[in-house]
Amino acid sequence: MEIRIVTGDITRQDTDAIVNAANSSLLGGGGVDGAIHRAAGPDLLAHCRKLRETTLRDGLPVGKAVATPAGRLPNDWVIHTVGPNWHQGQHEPRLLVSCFRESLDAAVAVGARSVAFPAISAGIYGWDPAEVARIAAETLAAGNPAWEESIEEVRFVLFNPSLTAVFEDAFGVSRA
Ligand code: AR6
Repeated sequence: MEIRIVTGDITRQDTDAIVNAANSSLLGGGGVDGAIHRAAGPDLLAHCRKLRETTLRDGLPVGKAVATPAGRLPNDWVIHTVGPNWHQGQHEPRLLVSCFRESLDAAVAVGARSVAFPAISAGIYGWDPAEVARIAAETLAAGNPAWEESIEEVRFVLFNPSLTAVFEDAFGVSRA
């Protein structure tokens, strides 16, 4: 499983799946969630509404993940996960660990061989990006045989170069 850290827009990645830093409603929002819904078009929202009418009537809990088809995006799947909201007192690292683990498990379940992640909770939800990066690195280092077997690439897509540098530091990537 190769780990890549890049600066860019997550709606323009050629991975089989992209992860959305959603909220429990699954019905859209600002930040990367808004960008993904705009780029994906109404089909993505329709898939999310369907989940809310069936298996997720109370919404998606913090730390959980669920996959839907990706509408007009160049990917096959969007994996929606709900990060902890620092501003609401959700400060436990295990909640963020769970987001990364559940998202990778969801990728395995749908057969996605490459997955792109944003910096979950590091925007509107107010977590320190360095803490998010550290937890991402630790969770991937702890590993899982199912991820190793079916996922070829995990790509972290950071919205600006300074955030990319934070992730590179956490993953021990040396910069030229
Ligand atoms: N590509 C990659 N990263 C992006 C993009 C993009 N197109 N757009 C923003 N980011 P946030 P959260 C970065 O706020 O903190 C929404 O309203 C952004 O710079 O999107 O988990 C949801 O509906 C930051 O580094 O997610 C929830 O209510 C990172 O993505 C809430 O925000 C995450 O920032 C979730 O907040």
